[in-house]
Amino acid sequence: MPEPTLSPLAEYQEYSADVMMRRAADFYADIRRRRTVRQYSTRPVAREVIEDCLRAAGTAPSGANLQPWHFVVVSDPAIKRTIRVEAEKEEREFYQHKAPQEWLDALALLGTDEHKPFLEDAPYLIAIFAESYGVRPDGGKVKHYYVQESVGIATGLLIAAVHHAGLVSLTHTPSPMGFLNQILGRPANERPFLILVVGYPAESATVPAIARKPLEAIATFV
Ligand code: IYR
Repeated sequence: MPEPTLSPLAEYQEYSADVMMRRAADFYADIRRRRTVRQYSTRPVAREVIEDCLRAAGTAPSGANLQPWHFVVVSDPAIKRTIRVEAEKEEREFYQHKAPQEWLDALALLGTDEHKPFLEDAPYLIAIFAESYGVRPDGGKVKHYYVQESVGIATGLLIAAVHHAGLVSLTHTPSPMGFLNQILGRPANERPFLILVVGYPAESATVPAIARKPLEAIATFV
């Protein structure tokens, strides 16, 4: 059994009670402005911004610290177009045949349909892959733990980082998404998790008039 190598918690920052209170309130006030946006401007975004957002995502906790995620950042118009064509194929199938009425009813409030122009308009599509298992240089498999949880947390940090930078995003989940492995040349141990669409909102962007549950409905203190 290898021994753990431990180092001091050097970067922890404690705040006074009032500063803590203010920081918590400020963070909430800022993150509550985040909206999922479906209409994008074609205005470019510096690659460095996306790189830092991905570095932030990569700080997420993960099962046994195996960091079972991979992010493919797509800005090439031809690749975006191919992704759009394939995604719209699946989405047409979903909206016209596969989705049960109950699901379509739940989506009605959002106004979504099979047309996904944002997949070409937005400057970046970040295809997020979950590594179901790792692969050693000799080809051996490495077991991964809590893969969905880990990748979900990393994605949450990415969404928050994108918002913090002043951009908007959309979690897009065409189903099934196997075409992403093919288009992006990703190996069999990686499963598409979702596509995060990132950019500036279109000037005419609108969002559904929906509300978030109040604290009392989402939390219980005992
Ligand atoms: N993947 C489809 C359908 C869809 C499903 C859910 I659940 C949503 O919250 C939103 C959309 C689409 O992207 O349109």
